[in-house]
Amino acid sequence: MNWKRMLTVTVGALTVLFVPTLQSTESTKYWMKLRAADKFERSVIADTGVTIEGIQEDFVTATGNLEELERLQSLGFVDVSFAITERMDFPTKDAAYHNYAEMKVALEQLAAANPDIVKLVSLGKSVENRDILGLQISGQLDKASQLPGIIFMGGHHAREHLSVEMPIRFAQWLVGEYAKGNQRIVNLVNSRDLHIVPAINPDGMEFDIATGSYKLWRKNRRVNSNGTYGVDLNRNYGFKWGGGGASTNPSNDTYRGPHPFSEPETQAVKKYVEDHQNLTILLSFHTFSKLILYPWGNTFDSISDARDLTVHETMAKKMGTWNGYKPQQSSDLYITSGDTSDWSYGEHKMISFTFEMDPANSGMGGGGFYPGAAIIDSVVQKNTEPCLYLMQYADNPYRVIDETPIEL
Ligand code: 0X9
Ligand code: ZN
Repeated sequence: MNWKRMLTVTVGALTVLFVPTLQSTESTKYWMKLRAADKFERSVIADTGVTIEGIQEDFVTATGNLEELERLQSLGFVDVSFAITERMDFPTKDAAYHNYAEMKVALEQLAAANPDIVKLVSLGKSVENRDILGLQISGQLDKASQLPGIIFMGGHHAREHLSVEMPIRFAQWLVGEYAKGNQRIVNLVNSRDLHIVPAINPDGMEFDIATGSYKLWRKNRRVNSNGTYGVDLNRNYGFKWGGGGASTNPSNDTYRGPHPFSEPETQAVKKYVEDHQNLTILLSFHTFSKLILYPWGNTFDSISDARDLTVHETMAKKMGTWNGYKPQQSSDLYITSGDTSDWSYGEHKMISFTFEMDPANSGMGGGGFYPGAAIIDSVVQKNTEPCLYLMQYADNPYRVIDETPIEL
């Protein structure tokens, strides 16, 4: 009797309890390192049905199922093997989005190909020890700290993958235009110190895509005191931390953390901003709702300094003419405490914005967080002019009060 038939008979005779185990074992893939000295041994290996992924002088790497692994074990080929349990990637239809490894490569390549104007930086490590990577872009990297500085960030919230795409692709576009000699971009990049940090929450971002289907994850991957996971990084900043709109319950999606800046990710941003005293403007990308938000988020009161308020209002309104988003005070949406832009304005007096990018509402599935890959190009395009505008005014944002904007 052949063994496959035996298995069927046995399964038939056993209770249903065993079936899921067998099913999942059958679908599990294994990675293998197999001893193989020549083409003849490699052919025997290939005959078992495994996929040979790589060939070295005296071994091959391969992937296959349990049946194939057991056959190769009995033939004595197996050196190392393990089950492939995590995919760590987007669903195929959204492959255009960057996962962490792809983002890292994209940033590294941009820096390597343009060493005169792009520098790869790490702000620090995440809870799971991933680098929080960023780019510093300037035509004068050696004295960038003396130039007007500006910082764009994305990916505070794990499921908001479009907010990671935006800064990555803006950086690529900007550097590409510089290389082409686009005079406006050359002038801008030569006279600014730009910092781009696409993924503040790399662990959450990877967790959200780890199984190949989205998890709607928002927070980082801190193990909390009650055994649940995650602190909401956009409730963990230290300005008016602990006020309204932030949960004290670790199980909740808006958990503020045990104390201000309790998380390595927000600590990394804090230190980076403190280390770059030339930063005048901060923009944090989120999704979704098509809004341009400015402080305050922790109170319904408006910014009390009249000039600061006018700068935020004027800039938000102007940027809205390009991306079509609605400008408003953050707390017009709802009160929150511990968000990025309340801190960057409240603590550092940086002109600070949060963009809630596309889509406008949750009509597109996944609650609006997973709008698909087709939307990426148009979202990046419509937000490019606002980014350039903020760069342009980083020398003195107060210029917008009395100046008719000069088109560079
Ligand atoms: O709640 C947030 O952290 C942001 N919205 S999101 O859907 N991306 O999670 C908005 C933060 C803006 N700040 C305030 N509303 N105070
Ligand atoms: Zn968000």
